[in-house]
Amino acid sequence: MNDYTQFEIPGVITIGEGEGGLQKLEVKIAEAEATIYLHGATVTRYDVAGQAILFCSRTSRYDRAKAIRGGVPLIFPWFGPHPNDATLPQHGFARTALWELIATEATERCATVILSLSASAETLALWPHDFVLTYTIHVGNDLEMTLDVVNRSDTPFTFDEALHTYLTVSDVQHICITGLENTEYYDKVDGFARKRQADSPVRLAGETDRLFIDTDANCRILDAARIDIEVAKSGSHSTVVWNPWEEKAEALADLSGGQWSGFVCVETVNAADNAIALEPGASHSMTAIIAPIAD
Ligand code: TA6
Repeated sequence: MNDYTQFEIPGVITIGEGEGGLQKLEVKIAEAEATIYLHGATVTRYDVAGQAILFCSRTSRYDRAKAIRGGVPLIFPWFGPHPNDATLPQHGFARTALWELIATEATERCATVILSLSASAETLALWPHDFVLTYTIHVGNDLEMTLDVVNRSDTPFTFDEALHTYLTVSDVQHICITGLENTEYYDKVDGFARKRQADSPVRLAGETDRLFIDTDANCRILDAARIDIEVAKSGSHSTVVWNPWEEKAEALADLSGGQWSGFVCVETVNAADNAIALEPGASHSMTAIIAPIAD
């Protein structure tokens, strides 16, 4: 455990041992609370006025070898399986790396946590490029997360990235998602066939795994039995909607026990056609803002 006591803010940000002995920050500001693990820089909890906005599996593992199942895992530098080496970890290495806490700050209505990850011998063995990631998390009436990528190599590199957000819903069979109408997508459930969303909200009636491309749209998860949630974004041109449905979820030890219907992933992404090419010394920024929608 690193000594981060200098970054604690009394009554707002505390740092301690979480599940599995992993180091975490607890944030409490105005009506909001959040939990952030240094493992994968994973925001595992964001509650507003006592309502859980993010979903985190109650059977998630908390060990350095595996991503936390839920909250907002960070995907970098490839999305999904590695494009040409299936032995490499799915979704890259950022979500299982140990991130460094570099700053905290608080105003009356917002607490800020800044984490960083730089290239290392471990990452270079998986991906031969020098980089620095900076992840800025603002906790308040909404949850704003910004991932900045800097190319510190002397050659260009191309990467995928995602804020793989799990959102709590009353029942995934009874929600709809607006913002993706008439948008092209790759349907992972149908051999990555390229399709086009109808001029209607996305509704889920079975396993759903769609990578929407060339979309800068904000999305809304409309849930008549619960609060609606907006996923706003900038610097992102792809959006993923995912739920594994019952059979696949029950086959995952870290997502079993009937949890499948209680979440939907609406992910803020740059992948596939929207992968980011970065020149030496250049940087790129992607932001997701998760907000409960007052009636
Ligand atoms: O974002 C959707 C997805 O790519 C799905 O295909 C599924 O694999 C999901 O990510 C979760 O992946 P994980 O490696 O966390 O089980």
